[in-house]
Amino acid sequence: MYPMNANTLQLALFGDVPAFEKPLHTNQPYSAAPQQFFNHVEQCFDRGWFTNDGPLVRELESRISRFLGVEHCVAVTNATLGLQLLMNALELRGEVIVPSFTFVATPHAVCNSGLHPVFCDIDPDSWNMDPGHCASLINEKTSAILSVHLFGRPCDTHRLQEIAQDHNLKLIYDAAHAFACSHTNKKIGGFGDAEVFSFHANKFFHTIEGGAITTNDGELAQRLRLDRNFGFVGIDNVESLGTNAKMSEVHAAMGLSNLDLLDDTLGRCRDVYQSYADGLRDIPGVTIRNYDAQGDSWNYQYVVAEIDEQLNGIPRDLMVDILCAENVIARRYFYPGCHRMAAYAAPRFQRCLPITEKVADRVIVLPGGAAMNAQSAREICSLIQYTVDHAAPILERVSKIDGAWRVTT
Ligand code: T4K
Repeated sequence: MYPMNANTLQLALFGDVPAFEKPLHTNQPYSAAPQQFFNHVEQCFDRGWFTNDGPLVRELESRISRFLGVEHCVAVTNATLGLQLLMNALELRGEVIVPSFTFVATPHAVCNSGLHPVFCDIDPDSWNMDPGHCASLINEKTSAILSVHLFGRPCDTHRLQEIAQDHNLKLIYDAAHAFACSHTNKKIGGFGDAEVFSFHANKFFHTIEGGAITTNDGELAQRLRLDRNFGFVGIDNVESLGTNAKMSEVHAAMGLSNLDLLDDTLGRCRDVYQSYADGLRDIPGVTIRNYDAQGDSWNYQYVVAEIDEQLNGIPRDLMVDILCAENVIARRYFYPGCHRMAAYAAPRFQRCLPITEKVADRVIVLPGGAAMNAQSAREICSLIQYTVDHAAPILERVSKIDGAWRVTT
């Protein structure tokens, strides 16, 4: 456990040895034994087939469809391109309503599809898109709602579906974090018109880089398949303005190896999460979020803590600096909210989003996921406890200068 000495501040921020020798990253990639991956890759060499809708991509797509209980899965290069491909295939126009409290890829994909993202506030409980605020943003230019199952917590799909139907809008989901999560006893993947997963290396299930669009709409899936390959139908015939968003066979090989590991991945994520939940339970001012609810299940990958202003006077950003100095690479996902990023500073993107701003200023994502271990999670909790217990002497030795915390004595 982390040493508890009230007389000296045993923290790396003040020059002590970091608690961890190597950095503990948030959601560091977890993978099958390399041999399984190499065995799949060897098949590519045997066949001389490395991309363009190859057999490993097809096998991956059909296994994912079965696992998610959805009719079609279209594997793509990454989720950002997947979102763009989808919005293009749905022939959206004008405005798309998106949450601001998400990774920048969500609104970036909207802009890069020639559409205008209209930022929506989040619900204070779920931190997902607030359906009431979403409804208030709809006008004659709106063509779709793009909601995010943030950190794997399912959106209010029922309410969003009602709103989309009432206004004749497309409803799509950014499911980047939600592989293997369920809502109303149904796996994420089949809600709305389509859902888009990220299979980036730091996701619960990954293909190094990659993603997939899932849908029960056969015509849409067919169009997406053409569009991810430049719009080719046959050899010389190009029917749509597609792009190159194909997944390679080598990426699919990693996916097939990792699919065999899903139970193990889930168990490891749950153990790490549980260690944090036990270790943080009695620290006033720190709340660890849990997304298990009746009918819903979760992949436990993102360990999300909400830091109260009352954390014995330790501000969230100082806590992040203290942890990072100890090689605990905690992240402020998704601070400051996309609408407060330089890329979206133009007045046309600006909205009053009080819940987004409040939550973005309080969140810390701790190193979680299957590559972490429960013992390190316990030590991180002790470190947080130590920081809270020693708040007064810590605060005496630091000052906020130009927006950043600095050690001053
Ligand atoms: N929608 C949402 C809601 C998303 O969160 C994302 C992506 C997308 C859409 C778009 O998905 P993709 O187009 O990427 O498929 C990362 C990821 O790059 C990004 O995929 C992810 N969300 C986002 C939440 O996190 P960074 O820059 O914050 O983290 P990164 O890549 O630096 O990785 C975190 C740490 O993990 C690193 O500091 C070091 C460690 N690491 C990383 C890699 C890649 C390793 O130890 N080994 C590795 O191989 O963006």
